[in-house]
Amino acid sequence: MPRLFKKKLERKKGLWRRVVDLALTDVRVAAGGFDTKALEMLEERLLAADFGVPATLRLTDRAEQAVRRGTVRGSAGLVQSLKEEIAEILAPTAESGLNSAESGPTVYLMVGVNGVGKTTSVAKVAHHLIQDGHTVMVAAADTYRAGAVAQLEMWADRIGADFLRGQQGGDPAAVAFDALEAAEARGIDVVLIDTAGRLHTHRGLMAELTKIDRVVRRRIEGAPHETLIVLDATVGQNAVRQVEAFSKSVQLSGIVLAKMDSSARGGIVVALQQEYGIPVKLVGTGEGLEDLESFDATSFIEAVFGP
Ligand SMILES: Nc1nc2c(ncn2[C@@H]2O[C@H](COP(=O)(O)OP(=O)(O)O)[C@@H](O)[C@H]2O)c(=O)[nH]1
Ligand SMILES: [Mg+2]
Repeated sequence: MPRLFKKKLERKKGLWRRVVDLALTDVRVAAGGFDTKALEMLEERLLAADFGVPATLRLTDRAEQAVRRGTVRGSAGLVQSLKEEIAEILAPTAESGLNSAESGPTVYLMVGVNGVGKTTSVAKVAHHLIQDGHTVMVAAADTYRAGAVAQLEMWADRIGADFLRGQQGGDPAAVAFDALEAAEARGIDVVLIDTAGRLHTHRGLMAELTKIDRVVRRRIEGAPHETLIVLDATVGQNAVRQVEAFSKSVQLSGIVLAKMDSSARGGIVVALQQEYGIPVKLVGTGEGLEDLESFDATSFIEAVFGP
């Protein structure tokens, strides 16, 4: 399948660096004489950096075994063991880019709770695709809040994307359907569907999301080519629970981790992959159109632990 977004976007060099401050400063020091206390400290630091319990236990177990076998000596060895294990966890994230259609419009569905950065991320992704020479339509499948529709329309105007809205109070699934019809008729390459923010605990809204997904599947074979959940990197383990809840309604293919510029807890990337097997594909690094990066495991690990 052809892929979009293959060209790596990278802008903020220091993005992941603060993970180290939280996670590993003490560990580096402690690793000289690695003992139970140092192990506890490592565990604490990884949890504080949002690695989550399963990944943290996996990493500390591995470190402990390596120390016991005598294959790790000093902090450099410990860091090496962590790097290898994290690389293993993140291995499935290695394929860069987003799936796209062989022919006809490519469809991306963007989901997530309110305020996480969905609409902004839709605009950023659309902007980059347009810069790459694709034609893009953004559809506001949010028929509840007029403000949300206006916000997306403003972005669409700015970046030169086609824009489609539904009737106020209408059926969001109908908006998705109309968008696909219009995109086919106009020969648009990529359709981005921005959905209304919903609390993952709200059953009616989650059912509505399933309906949007079903309509898209029926209308275009192979669509949606990506269902991306947008997460706010600053909310920590709560983001992990959002993935769990949305997974029950739609088949998530990837994560857009927004607001990473405001978070020091990049371990969330490892937690999400370890616990749900869903890769972080894009990272939001600010409020502007250019503030988007492709996620790359090798750069992440190097930024966290040094080369
Ligand atoms: N610092 C920062 N702010 C962001 C980022 N993405 C979105 N925002 C801000 O988060 C707020 C909510 O974004 P919005 O796209 O409206 O969220 P939505 O409700 O999920 O659609 C806005 O003020 C955005 O400017 C990001 O990557 N970094
Ligand atoms: Mg929105």
